[in-house]
Amino acid sequence: MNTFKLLFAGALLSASSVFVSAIEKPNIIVIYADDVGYGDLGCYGAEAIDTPNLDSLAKRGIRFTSAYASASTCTPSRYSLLTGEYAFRNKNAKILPGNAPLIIDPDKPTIASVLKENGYRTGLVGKWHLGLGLPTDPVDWNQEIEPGPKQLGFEYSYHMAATGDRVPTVFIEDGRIANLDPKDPVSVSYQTMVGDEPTGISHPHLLKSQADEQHAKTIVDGTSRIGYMTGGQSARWTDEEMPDEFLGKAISFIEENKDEPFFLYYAVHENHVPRIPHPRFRGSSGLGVRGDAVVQMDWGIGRIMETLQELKIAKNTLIIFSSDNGPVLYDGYYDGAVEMNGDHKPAGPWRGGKYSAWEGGTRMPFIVSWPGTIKAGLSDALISQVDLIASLAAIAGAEIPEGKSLDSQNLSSVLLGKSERGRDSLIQQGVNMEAIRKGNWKYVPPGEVRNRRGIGIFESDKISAPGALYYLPEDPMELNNLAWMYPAKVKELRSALEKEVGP
Ligand code: NG6
Ligand code: CA
Repeated sequence: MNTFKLLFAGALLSASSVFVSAIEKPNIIVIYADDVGYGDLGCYGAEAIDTPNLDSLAKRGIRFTSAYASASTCTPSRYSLLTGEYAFRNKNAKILPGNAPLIIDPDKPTIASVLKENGYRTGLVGKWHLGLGLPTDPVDWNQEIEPGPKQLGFEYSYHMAATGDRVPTVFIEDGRIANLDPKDPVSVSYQTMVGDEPTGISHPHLLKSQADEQHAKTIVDGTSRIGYMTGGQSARWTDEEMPDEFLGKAISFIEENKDEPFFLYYAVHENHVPRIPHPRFRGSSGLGVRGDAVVQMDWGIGRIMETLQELKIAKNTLIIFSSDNGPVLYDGYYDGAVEMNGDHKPAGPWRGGKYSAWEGGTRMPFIVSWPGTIKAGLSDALISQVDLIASLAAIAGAEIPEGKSLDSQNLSSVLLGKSERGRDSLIQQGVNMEAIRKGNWKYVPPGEVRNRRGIGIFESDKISAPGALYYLPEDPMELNNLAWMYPAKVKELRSALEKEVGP
């Protein structure tokens, strides 16, 4: 059992607004979903997708209704979550190719490094998508791959390089491609063809589902990807086995570290394209593969919860579940998600989804559970994933180095259900613009809000000067622009936004 005690109540007080004289350091599991929208879970109103495990997590914990990813795509959201810095401050924090260099400077604290310094065992399982290696020196996939998760504080890691739809389609364990045969080296390129393997363009008849041109490069396991690769046959993943593979590694990490305080960043990938659920989940939702993938994710989370019970550490484990960006139906593969969606509202009541600065892009499901410590409830407090590092550090009694993670606010008392007072405001980063929410108001500056719609279409909602102002409690769909009526509010929000992102 965890026996570390925080004896220095004074140190804790300075790091946290929660007064506890001596508490045990909880294990911390952040389960980070991929492209799962606000409306995709039963506890957030989904009817066509059964998520009994997340529903029960929400029932015993706190379900947040105003929690946000910092951005509406993966890389910037993950950057912010791990570092406590808004991603718009780093121009490299954009959706990355699978061979991009690491975009987090190892001098920056991450949740993993801060907790590790404080006696935690730290692990990453699942999606990475923050780059690997140095900008000056392209990664040699057949050697130790660094810098990467290890240099950012993860003592154990088992992850993909980028996304399921990007090469290389291999798992990397502790800095090395797992199951790689040195006689069959991996080589990757996003510019030119490497090797002579079939592509989606040359061999479309080999594909499980057709894809757009961007996703029509090297075919691995019957699915064409973004980018070319060759080699590494013995190391390549099978899409439908991937969730079980990650789940197994996550469970092993928990089992091996059950006697320590541990931090596990479990970045599940089920709902991102290509959506290829295990056959035992096919048809489990009635919404086709997209819904089935969410059901599979929920099932895996149930197994994690069961493992904690079996190991008798559930009461000492804080679980946070959220998602990296809003939902998308069609995202490059013709997998039937659009046609089978029916009446389901993947973004719940909000407008837009993945890629967009509308609420649906960043307003996320967010559930916190710590049985015995957190009372069950519902919270409307405004919170961003960028706040996790400061909040978790406070809960664990850890210190963030002076002058670092400056966008992260310590909202530990909000996470623990002791306060409803969240942030005053937060920035929502879309693909080509940032918006701001302040109190109940949302301001979208002049420009174009990008958004996926239907199959193959990107729409741009044009916002003209002086920008658009919405009152969210009465207008969740952001349809009623009140800028003309409240010029002072526009000015206030605009200057708050410009203070952070520039004019
Ligand atoms: C986009 C891809 C999309 C997805 C996304 C990353 C195209 C046309 N679309 O560029 O399929 O891979 O990147 O998703 O290439 S994320 O959740 O990791 O941000
Ligand atoms: Ca994502």
